[in-house]
Amino acid sequence: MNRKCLGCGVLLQCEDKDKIGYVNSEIINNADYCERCFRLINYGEYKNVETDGNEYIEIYKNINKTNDLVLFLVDILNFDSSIEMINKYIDNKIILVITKFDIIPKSVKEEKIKKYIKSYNFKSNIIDIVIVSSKTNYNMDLLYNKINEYKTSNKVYITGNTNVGKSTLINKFIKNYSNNDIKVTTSILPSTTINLNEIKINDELFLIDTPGFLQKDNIFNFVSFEKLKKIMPNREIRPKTYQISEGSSLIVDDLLRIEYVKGDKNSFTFYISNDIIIDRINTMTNLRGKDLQLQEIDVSSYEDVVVNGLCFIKITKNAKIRIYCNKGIKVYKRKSLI
Ligand SMILES: Nc1nc2c(ncn2[C@@H]2O[C@H](COP(=O)(O)OP(=O)(O)OP(=O)(O)O)[C@@H](O)[C@H]2O)c(=O)[nH]1
Ligand SMILES: [Mg+2]
Repeated sequence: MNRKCLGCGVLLQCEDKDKIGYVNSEIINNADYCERCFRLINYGEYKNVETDGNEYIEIYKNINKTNDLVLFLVDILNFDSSIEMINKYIDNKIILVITKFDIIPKSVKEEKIKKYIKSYNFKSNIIDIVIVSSKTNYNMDLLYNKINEYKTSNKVYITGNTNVGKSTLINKFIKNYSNNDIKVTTSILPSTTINLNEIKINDELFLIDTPGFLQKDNIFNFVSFEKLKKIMPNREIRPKTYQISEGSSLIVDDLLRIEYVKGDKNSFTFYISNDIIIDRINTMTNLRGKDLQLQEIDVSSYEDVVVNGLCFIKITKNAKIRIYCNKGIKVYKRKSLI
């Protein structure tokens, strides 16, 4: 028997309850979903999947052998390192899709983000950029039309890092443009999709869902399920601005601590989930701990500081800051987005 789970693409099996693809032997001949997807979809229960996060390398190699169109999805809050992936792994023609536009403040215009992204050093295989929101259906028709314009066969691969919204986009396409009523599995946790999963939209279009690349330096890997729910913005971000002076600190939940070491009176604006609480204190401390990383950064007035998977911070004037967070999370500077 070679049936696949409609939700995550894994082969169904009834031999080992602890392995992926398990379903009870009594229902295996009729089951559409593995037990893990069934429980995730119906009860919101998540079962962690052991993955080394490298499945995508083989998958990308195989995609490269085809001439098919690829959609590469990047999360609007976290696109810098995603874009490096394209240059490294994909040779096919690509539509770059920026997801979750609904979480960015409405004052930030689409054109501004596109212009910013175009300033990266791309390979020339990116033939178009589309900014979408699967949640609000924003630009779905535009994307659908572009796919039909650029596709080279009836297969289109949906790729990108884990959690960028690949499966959610496919569900939106099923709803908008197909007669199917199936759903692929989505969740706020990484590595939800675990194998290639081909979904028929119509006779001319099959979308192939893929497991995402797991970023090891993303904050997702360091927090509990409950905390992750708070970190992932699910509605429009209201930026939080703090006026602070040298010698004060901002404490971001139990996730991050920023100390303002040197500079004029300054304003720090956080683009972060509305559910994360930030406190201001008038002192600095010298924290130590084996799981803690400390980074001292000189930020210019035209740069953001990004904490991978959590937020970006715009600082109005030049500043020397110290950032404490869990060891392993990537913290870096980039040209200001907003
Ligand atoms: N606000 C918002 N959230 C979204 C959008 N699209 C996806 N999400 C959320 O992002 C999370 C991840 O979505 P998935 O579709 O499972 O992501 P994926 O890329 O398929 O992830 P893997 O299968 O793990 O590689 C879920 O919590 C979704 O609800 C969107 O347009 N807006
Ligand atoms: Mg998925």
